[in-house]
Amino acid sequence: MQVRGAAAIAVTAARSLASHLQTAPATHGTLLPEARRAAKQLDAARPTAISLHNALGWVLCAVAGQSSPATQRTAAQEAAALIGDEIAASHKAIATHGAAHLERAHVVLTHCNSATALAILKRVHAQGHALEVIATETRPFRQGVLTVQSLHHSGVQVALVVDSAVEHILATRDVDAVLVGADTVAADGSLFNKIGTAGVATLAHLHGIPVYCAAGLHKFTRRRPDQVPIEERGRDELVGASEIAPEIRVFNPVFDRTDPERISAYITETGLRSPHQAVESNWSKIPPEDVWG
Ligand code: RUB
Repeated sequence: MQVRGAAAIAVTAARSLASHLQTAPATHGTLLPEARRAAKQLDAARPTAISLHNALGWVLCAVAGQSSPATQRTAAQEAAALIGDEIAASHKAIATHGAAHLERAHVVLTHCNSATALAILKRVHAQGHALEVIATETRPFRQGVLTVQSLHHSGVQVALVVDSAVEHILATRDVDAVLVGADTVAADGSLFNKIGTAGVATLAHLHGIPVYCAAGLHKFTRRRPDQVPIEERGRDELVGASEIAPEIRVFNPVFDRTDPERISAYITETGLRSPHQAVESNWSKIPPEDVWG
């Protein structure tokens, strides 16, 4: 949890893998198995984020495409650098498309802390449009605090609310749109994002408020929604050790699935896409699964 947000996690993991391979002992033919082993270990750290899996997959493809340890190391470093550049470029393109679409929105509600969604909101503000952002606290890890600080720093008018205030806020304030990020977009267009996203999207739907998801192409997968694992974290994020009896169970799922019907559009670097179109147009960006061995 030192690195938060699927895009940053993907870039950090790709660089970590490439860096590990620079010093991992290898003879001819042994670096690819070591790369696969290390990639699986990194992949398991945040299992819901497919961008992590895809970024590691691209580094593995680069290693698999070479035969000597020296060229494999160089290829891994180049692939990791390219992934960082591509994700940075994707944020810029998504900000352009998203800001063009949301420029008439006065009040936007966001959930969690998505660098991709923030890029849009900051661009709307930078283009001189009056914008207020309402951010949920996002229990239990409180990523909403990062969101309001970051937006405030960029001069955007922001307000923080507890997660349980979302229905009240949607009912009493003129919220024009909900904008969130993505950890994974499954083959049917389902969105996997921070726990609570599905509830926010469902409430927005009931209020007739559009829900947009800012998602780079590296967030898409051929996996069906039932093949996307939901990360479960420890009880210590919710309660102190002596706060409740130890035999009381604590569930701490940190992501959930939002039905594609609830998503008005995905904002990608190639423009706005319906959940169905988004998936079809982005599969070419997904590394082949057999590279994992
Ligand atoms: C972060 C989260 C973000 C997405 C998208 O969860 O759910 O909404 O990862 O972020 P966590 P980005 O803090 O547990 O990683 O747009 O930055 O990729």
